[in-house]
Amino acid sequence: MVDLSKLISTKQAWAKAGRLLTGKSADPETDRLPPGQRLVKDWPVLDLGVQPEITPEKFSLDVNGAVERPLHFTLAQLMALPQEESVSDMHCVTAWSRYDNAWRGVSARTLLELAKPLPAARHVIFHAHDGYTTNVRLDQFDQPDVFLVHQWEGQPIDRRHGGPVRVLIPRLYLWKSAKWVNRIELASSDRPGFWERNGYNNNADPWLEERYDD
Ligand SMILES: Nc1nc2c(c(=O)[nH]1)N[C@H]1C(S)=C(S)[C@@H](COP(=O)(O)O)O[C@H]1N2
Ligand SMILES: [Mo]
Repeated sequence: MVDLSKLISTKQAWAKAGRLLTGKSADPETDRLPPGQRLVKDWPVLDLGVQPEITPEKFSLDVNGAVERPLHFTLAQLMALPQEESVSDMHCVTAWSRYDNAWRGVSARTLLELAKPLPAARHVIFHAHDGYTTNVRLDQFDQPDVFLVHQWEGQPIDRRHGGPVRVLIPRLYLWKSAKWVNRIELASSDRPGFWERNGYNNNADPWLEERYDD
């Protein structure tokens, strides 16, 4: 078990010290690797230390809040939606990046077309089975490379990485990509999630080195 208060105070100390900050920003169009990152070949596991076992029977996903049509899915219902493949890089605030990950899942845009956000909807708050939350703006979620993924490199996403279904927002630091997601809430106002309340940046753009809250 992870000592959660120790984990939080470590991250807050990093934030205070500006750990890993290079002071440079970069352009994602020309610099594939964001500043301060290094490439890895494996896929590290990072979370709060509880890795819930979400069997297909236990799986449930709601898309609700500021939407015209609240949605509820069983795993079979989610799998019956249009499935797409995507290849993208991922970037973790702990300074590893991994290129060319092959994903399969349901695109954020497919979900948004079904749920129909109300005009007032501006933010998205993700809730997960382990109690984790994280938040992005709706325009950050409404991107062609954002998915609910259930396969990585042709295999089901394993439990440690948030299987059976996790969020993937590849152009933000990976803490914005909730594992074991069970609710996607659209909201008119922002609500910082777990790490956003504990020293991490609300926006989380790796090319702007938005690691910590200023
Ligand atoms: N549900 C949930 N999602 C989560 C987390 C978590 O603790 N719980 N940790 C976040 C953090 S801090 C990171 S860096 C990534 C790590 O994803 P990975 O373990 O698949 O590499 O998941 C994010 N999503
Ligand atoms: Mo993280």
